[in-house]
Amino acid sequence: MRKRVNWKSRELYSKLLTPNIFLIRLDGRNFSRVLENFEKPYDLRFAKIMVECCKYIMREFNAAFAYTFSDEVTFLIRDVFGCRLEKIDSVIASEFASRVSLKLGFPVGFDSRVIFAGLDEIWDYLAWRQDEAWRNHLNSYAFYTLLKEIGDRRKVQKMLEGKKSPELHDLLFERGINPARTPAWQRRGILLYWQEITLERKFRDKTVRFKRRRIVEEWNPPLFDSDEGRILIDNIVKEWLK
Ligand SMILES: Nc1nc2c(ncn2[C@@H]2O[C@H](COP(=O)(O)OP(=O)(O)OP(=O)(O)O)[C@@H](O)[C@H]2O)c(=O)[nH]1
Ligand SMILES: [Mg+2]
Repeated sequence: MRKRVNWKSRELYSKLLTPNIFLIRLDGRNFSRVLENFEKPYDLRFAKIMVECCKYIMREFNAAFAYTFSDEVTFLIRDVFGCRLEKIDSVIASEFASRVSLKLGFPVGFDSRVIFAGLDEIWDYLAWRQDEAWRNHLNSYAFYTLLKEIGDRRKVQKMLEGKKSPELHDLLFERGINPARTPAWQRRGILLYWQEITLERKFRDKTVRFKRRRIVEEWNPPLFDSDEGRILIDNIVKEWLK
């Protein structure tokens, strides 16, 4: 018999490990094409689909929270799949993508990456993504507003090249759009997190109290780079670690 390669030993990346607690960000592949026929720049139906699929992942992997905008979402997760990076990236992205596909009614894909963050840095990471949500929001409103006016995608792209946030803000304002007044979820993203609630039930003549966890949908989250935002995130993480 000829000598065979030990293929198991060639799974070179299977031993890469994540920290016990990590952030993981998923992003839709080619969603500018995938969502071609959806409302532009934002489609509430699509945002609701993202939220429902985030809830599935939060329940399945006990994620502390999900923060989503556009076609991306970040979860905070701990202790899954023996911290094996390849397993985590592939399973979570495929579970999420399959749920989104079922809800959309056609197949889509998501990539994923694991990000290391200390527990006291989580708000800082989220503030970074929230800045991106705001930039995205200005860019996409500016793009579709000019497209309606000019009708030529290339020309619009050229016009917007290198424009900074204040310029985009002014461009929209001059056209009757106040970017500070669009729906909050489009500007700030959507935050989902666990909350413990106490329920009361009357049992014969006794009142019985019991605790339940439910997912809160925050479609108007605070700025994560504010006292309110930092306190909210710290509390969510503390509750989850209990
Ligand atoms: N019509 C519509 N498009 C959206 C909506 N949310 C996100 N998108 C699209 O999704 C894109 C997400 O941006 P990217 O992730 O950078 O682009 P992508 O096409 O997914 O490319 P890759 O992620 O690199 O594969 C946006 O540019 C929009 O075109 C929405 O609510 N409506
Ligand atoms: Mg994408």
